[in-house]
Amino acid sequence: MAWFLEIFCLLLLALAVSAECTSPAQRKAWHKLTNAEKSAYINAELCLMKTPATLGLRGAKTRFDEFQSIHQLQAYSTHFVGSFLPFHRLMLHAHETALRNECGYIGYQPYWQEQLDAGKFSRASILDPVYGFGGDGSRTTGCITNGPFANYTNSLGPGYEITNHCIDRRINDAISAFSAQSYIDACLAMRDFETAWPCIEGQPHTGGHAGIGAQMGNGVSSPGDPLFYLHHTWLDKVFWDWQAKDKAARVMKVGGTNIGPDFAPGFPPRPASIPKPTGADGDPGKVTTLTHVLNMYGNSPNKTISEVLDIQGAYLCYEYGEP
Ligand SMILES: *[C@@H]1O[C@H](CO)[C@@H](O)[C@H](O)[C@H]1NC(C)=O
Ligand SMILES: *[C@@H]1O[C@H](CO)[C@@H](O)[C@H](O)[C@H]1NC(C)=O
Ligand SMILES: [Cu+2]
Repeated sequence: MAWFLEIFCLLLLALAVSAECTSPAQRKAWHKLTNAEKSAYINAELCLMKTPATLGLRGAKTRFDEFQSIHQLQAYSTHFVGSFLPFHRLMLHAHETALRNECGYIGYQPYWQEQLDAGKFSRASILDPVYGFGGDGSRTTGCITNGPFANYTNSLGPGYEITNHCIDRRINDAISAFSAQSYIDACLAMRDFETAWPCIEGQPHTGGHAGIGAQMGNGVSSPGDPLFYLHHTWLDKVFWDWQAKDKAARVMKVGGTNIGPDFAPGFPPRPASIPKPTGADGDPGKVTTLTHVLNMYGNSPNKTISEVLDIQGAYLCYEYGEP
């Protein structure tokens, strides 16, 4: 009788688990995509850039801008805090969902395996002018001069400003060395969320942002460069790799302060006209908890941190292909 009950319970458990995430979406490394897959992603991003804004967010003219808004409005409450990785995870998912639902994209969000290009971003194949994001900015104007995004007018940024400008870059190969495997290995070796998160937000996060520079190097307006999504998806994979090393113990772990700094290097100061986000929404105190609310400003439903920690759970359902 006991064995029968046991098998019955196991069956129920298997059903419950499989009902949640049976066929996870495949997020692949950019360099592993076929040229057709690369073009499909780029064309979907171009489509978001042509689709008028619908949410009434400050200064945003297109759907692409509205994702940049989420980041601009909350820069000081989503960096240097425990929600840094969960917040960017949900933002990536919201962007991926918009590409699929609003722009007919049938793939998933790819990531940039930056280790392969660490120390030599200027030669990275992801900057290809045809099957990539175009190259460095001009030394005179700063604007990218080739590639599919060369003529896009950013309406938001730099920083909190609302100005029309080109997508600009200023590649720094020396700083791009922060994306090296050795730094990733150091983060994967951390034992707690409270040490792994700042490690990932440290060198690897800086490598991709400051290595590309200009708009990407701006802590507030960086999603104005479409490379932002490929960079942060890579960091999301690093976070997941860390979680999956001991999934049972780590998948529901979060912590650290929820109070961002008043000022940080690389982050232009917030003007008084933009209200300071509390950063503690849903938390009972000054520590980031599972009930912390991630605000997507209408680009997707808000979610709590507990809902996005498992990428194969009830809300998110994806996995990372190896590079
Ligand atoms: C950008 O504009 C220039 C000048 O009008 C044009 O030659 C080029 O093809 C455009 N590039 C794209 C990707 O639309
Ligand atoms: C999302 O969260 C913010 C902050 O708590 C809240 O002001 C907003 O109303 C929420 N939006 C939705 C659609 O629930
Ligand atoms: Cu960010």
